Order: sequence, then C-alpha cells, then structure tokens
Amino acid sequence: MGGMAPRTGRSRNPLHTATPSAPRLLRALGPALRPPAFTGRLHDPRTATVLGRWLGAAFAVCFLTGLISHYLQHPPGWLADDLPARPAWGYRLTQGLHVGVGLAAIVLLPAKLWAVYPRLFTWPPVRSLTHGLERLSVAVLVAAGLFEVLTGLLNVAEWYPWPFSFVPVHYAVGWIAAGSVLLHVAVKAPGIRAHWTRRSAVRVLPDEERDGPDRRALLLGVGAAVGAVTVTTVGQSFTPLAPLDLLAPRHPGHGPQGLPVNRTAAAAGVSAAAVRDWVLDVRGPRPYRLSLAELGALPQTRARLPIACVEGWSVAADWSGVPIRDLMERAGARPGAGLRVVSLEARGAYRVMEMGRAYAADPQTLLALRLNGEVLAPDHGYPARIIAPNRPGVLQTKWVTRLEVL
Ligand SMILES: Nc1nc2c(c(=O)[nH]1)N[C@H]1C(S)=C(S)[C@@H](COP(=O)(O)O)O[C@H]1N2
Ligand SMILES: [Mo]
Repeated sequence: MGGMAPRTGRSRNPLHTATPSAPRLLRALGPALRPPAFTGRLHDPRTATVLGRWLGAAFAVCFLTGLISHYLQHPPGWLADDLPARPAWGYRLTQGLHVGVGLAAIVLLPAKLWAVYPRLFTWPPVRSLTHGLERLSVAVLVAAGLFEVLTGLLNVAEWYPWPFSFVPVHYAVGWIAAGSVLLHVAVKAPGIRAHWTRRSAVRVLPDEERDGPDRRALLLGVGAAVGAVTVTTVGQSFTPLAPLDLLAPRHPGHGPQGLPVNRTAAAAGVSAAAVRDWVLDVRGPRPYRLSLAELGALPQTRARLPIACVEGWSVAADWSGVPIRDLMERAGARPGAGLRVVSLEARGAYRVMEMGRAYAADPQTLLALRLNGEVLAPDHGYPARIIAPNRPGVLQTKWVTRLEVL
C-alpha cells in the first residue's frame, strides 16, 4: 500500500479524523482500556491469605519491637525512671528481631503484592463508597509498608538519601502501617476465616480449592528466599551464625578489639590532645573531679554486656570500670536519682544522654575503662564510656567527660 490510506471511505483510525467525537474515541480505545484477564491460580485469595498471614506476623513483630526500641530511646518523662535494666540481653533480642524480621519482609512484601496485583485492574475501579474506602486503605497500607521496609533497609546500611530525620518518620509511619493492617484484616476477616476453616474441614475439597503443586512451589520458594536472607544476615546479631553473614552490613567481629564501630573518634572530632588533659567532672550535691589514674584506682567491676546497635548488629564483650552508682553516691546523689552524661564530642546527636533511675542504680551500669581486657581503643570511647544492660547502642555514650546527677 506504500503507506497510502485508501481514499474511499473514512479512515478507521479515529485519531486520523480531524475532530473525533468522544464516544467514538472511547469505542476505538475500548480494547486497550479493558482490564487484562488473569487466570493464574497463584493470584487467588488463598495465596494472598497465606502470604498475608506471614507478612502480617512480620509486621506485628516489627511494630512491637519498634515500640520497645522507641520507648527505650525516647521515654516519656513518666516512664524514664522505670525502664527496666534487665534482662541485660533484652534490647539485643528485640532489636535483632526488629531488623531480622524487617529484612525478611523485604521478601514477603513483594511476594504478597505480586499475588494480589491483578486487583489493581478491578473493573469498575470503585463500586461503592465502602469499596472506595477499602481500596484507599489498601493504598495507604501498601505505601506505608513499602516505606517502612525501604527506609529501614537504608538505615541499616547507614544511607540517608532523604531530607527528613529517619527516627521520627519511621516511627510515625509505623503507626500508620499498623493501623491500616488492622483495618485490612478486619475488612478481609470473612476471607481469612474461610481460609482457616477450609483448612481444618474434613470434607473433600473441590479441585480448585486444593493446594496444587504450583502454589506449594511458590510458597516454598518464598520461604526459601526468606530463609536465605535470614541466614546470610542474622549473624550480625546472632553471633554463632556470624561466619554466614555474607549480606549483613556489619560483621560482629570486625573492628578494633573485636567490636564494630559506628562513629570513630576522628569522625566525632575527639582528638588525642583533647584526651590528654582529660578529667572526669562529676556534678551533684558534692561535686568532684577525678583523673584517669584516680578513676582506675577505684574498685573496678567486670560485666559481660552486649553493645546492641539500633541498626541491628550486636556483640557481647567483657567490660570493666567503675559502677555509675558508686560515682553518683560519691557525689552525694539521693537514692533514685537520674543521671545526665556528656561526651567530649563537640557536636552530634549522641553527645548528651540521660539515664533513668533503674539504669543508674544497676550494679552492671559502668563507666567502662577497659574492653576485653584492654584499655579502650579511641574508637570505643577512650578514656571512658558508658556501658549499661538492656540499652540501645546509641545511648552507650563514648568519650564521657562529665556526669551530672539529676
Ligand atoms: N559520644 C558518642 N557516643 C556514642 C556514639 C556517638 O556517635 N557519639 N554512637 C553510639 C552508637 S550508635 C553505638 S551503636 C555505640 C557503638 O559503640 P562502639 O563503637 O564502641 O561499638 O556507641 C554509641 N556511643
Ligand atoms: Mo548504634
């Protein structure tokens, strides 16, 4: 035809007509607008329910452990004094779970979204007000879930390619995610119930309701992927598996004195000169100052305690130093007093830290001078740092220069 349109009659393509009328346009585009048809059984509600159950459990663990982490780091005033300093490994466990289960959700969330994405093409898109609201709640759930998983992952990698502060935003969106999960489970309750009862029913299932090899293969694949992610990362906090932590951002043994470092002395601007004239300044009813030699001459306590970073890595180590409560007593602190700790570091979010009564009174809360039998390395807080049981790593202040009894 050499590109020539037939001259007889009008072009069939509505875009070729000078002024296409709206109905004609719609009719012509109709086939393109019609939603695609999905026939695969893996996109059915049963697959969605099984994956949703796993993902829901993961979200629940992340939300609860996230709350624990938040309240340990930013306790409201009425709670600050009663935060428990025991069990010593508590935060190590809850934050290890938070990050470990969050990493597993990186597999589960896309799997679940893949199972349900044909629903995007539901026609008509909105059937009623309730249907519209339900779809809106799912959109919020998907957005909040993806946001939490993604920002959590990048935080673990210490990469912050966004203009907002990670902690408050990750926390706030956690509530949005939790709320929309509850709403979603409530809306889907009939389907979820049907799924459970079908499972336990004795009656013979019609063919299309039975788990076929395809669904089993999909679920096995997702399970294997979760297992692989877990086994190659969990070693950053569960040290027996440390040799396998190929994908973990931190290896628990890598760092001076066998302990990772998040912020080095150089990065914190703590120079050798600043450390040379170091004295510990203790403020309270009976203020006093101690040189490093004087501090080392006081009775020392040893404790095996973990550093458990909010980013997920954790390692136990042998610490020794002077119990904080001895130093506070010497300053004339009343029993039950709290403490403010100030670092030599010039600026930084962790320069000043406060600890409530339970931490200050715990015999294992130390102003540590030694780590694994050696004088602290500069990157671990030389000359002195805080180490306390059941406490987020960010609050284990390094390069301590001043204690203020509250
Ligand atoms: N002064 C000060 N102390 C600090 C930090 C800091 O940036 N400044 N980082 C904290 C964080 S986030 C962690 S996880 C621990 C890590 O201690 P480490 O470097 O000895 O392993 O130190 C904490 N103490
Ligand atoms: Mo940390």
